[in-house]
Amino acid sequence: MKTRIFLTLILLLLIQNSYAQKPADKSATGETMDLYNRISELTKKGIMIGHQDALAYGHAWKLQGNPDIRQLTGDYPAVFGWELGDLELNHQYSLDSVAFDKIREGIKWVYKNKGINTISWHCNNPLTGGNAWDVSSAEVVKSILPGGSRNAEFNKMLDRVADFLNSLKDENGIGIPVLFRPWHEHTGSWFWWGKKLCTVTDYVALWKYTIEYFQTHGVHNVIYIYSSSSNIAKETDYLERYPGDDYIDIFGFDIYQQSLEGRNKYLNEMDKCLDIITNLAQKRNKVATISETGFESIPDKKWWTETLWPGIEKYAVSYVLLWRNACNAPKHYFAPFPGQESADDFIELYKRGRILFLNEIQKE
Ligand code: BMA
Repeated sequence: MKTRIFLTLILLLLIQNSYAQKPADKSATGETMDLYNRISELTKKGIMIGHQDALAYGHAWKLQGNPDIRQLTGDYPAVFGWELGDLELNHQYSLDSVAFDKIREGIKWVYKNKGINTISWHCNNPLTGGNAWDVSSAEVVKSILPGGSRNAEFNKMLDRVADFLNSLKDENGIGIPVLFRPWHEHTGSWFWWGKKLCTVTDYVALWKYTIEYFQTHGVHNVIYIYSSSSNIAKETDYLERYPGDDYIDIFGFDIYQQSLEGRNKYLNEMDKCLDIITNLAQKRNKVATISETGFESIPDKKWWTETLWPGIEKYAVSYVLLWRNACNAPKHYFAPFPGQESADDFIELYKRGRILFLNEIQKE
């Protein structure tokens, strides 16, 4: 009996060590390790396209609609973004008016269909009661850490997110692995966790506290993304507030083109950021991503093949996530739809070999 247990343990250790890529969470589930390895393998094949809230709504529809990208290409994106903001307040709908039950269902559908789920979180301000963009106090992060006046309140918020992550199960009751990207764009100062709103020590402590809290609450189905804004010039800028390799799996950044004249700025920043994060990913055996991008309303009919693609194609970047197509703000969209001026060019991009949509990654 003892020998059998011993041999099983050895076998488990061997399986564990056969993964080239290991998530930061030492207790990550097998499915989570598989996801991390799959992303890493897919990065060798090409760059996946993602779209925020792709299944929840689009430019001219909400629920039960045909995703905007699919209306153009007949295919789904490979990566599906979701947003948890307001879940921490125990609301039933996200700040973008999507029911959390629908998000859970969507995540299940994506997993079943071999797509990849990534979750962002615009967490409300636990000190002031304002939203994520309430930067009226520079005491928020300190106040929610242990010893702070809002620590108990913040724990309640984390409980709700942990419960949600733990509730993601496939048909066989197995935990669905997801990418998770809290405390993003922290090199800017527009969220309460931003650069001018907390010290380096407190920001790093916030990350560690969040992840350790999740882990002690049984969350082991998460791949963590560290995602700065595009205002970084060198590796040390990027790593200034980095919580460490034991906490982070994916290096990302968010970047937007702001105007037609801003094309060069966008491409220069893209190049600089991709150079930094793809080098880091290679050195530290991790993965790189463009965690948010786009050009609002896409007023450039060749944007996909003449700006985005040339800007990213030479890099080993796993996916590029286009931001959302709001259904209630007609100009707030980042992916095209039939009739949109860059639609034909997006179809051109779709035909390129190294850009991966769902059909392609389902084969892997
Ligand atoms: C922002 C905008 C907002 C949205 C928020 C969270 O970039 O798209 O309209 O509420 O993201 O998804």
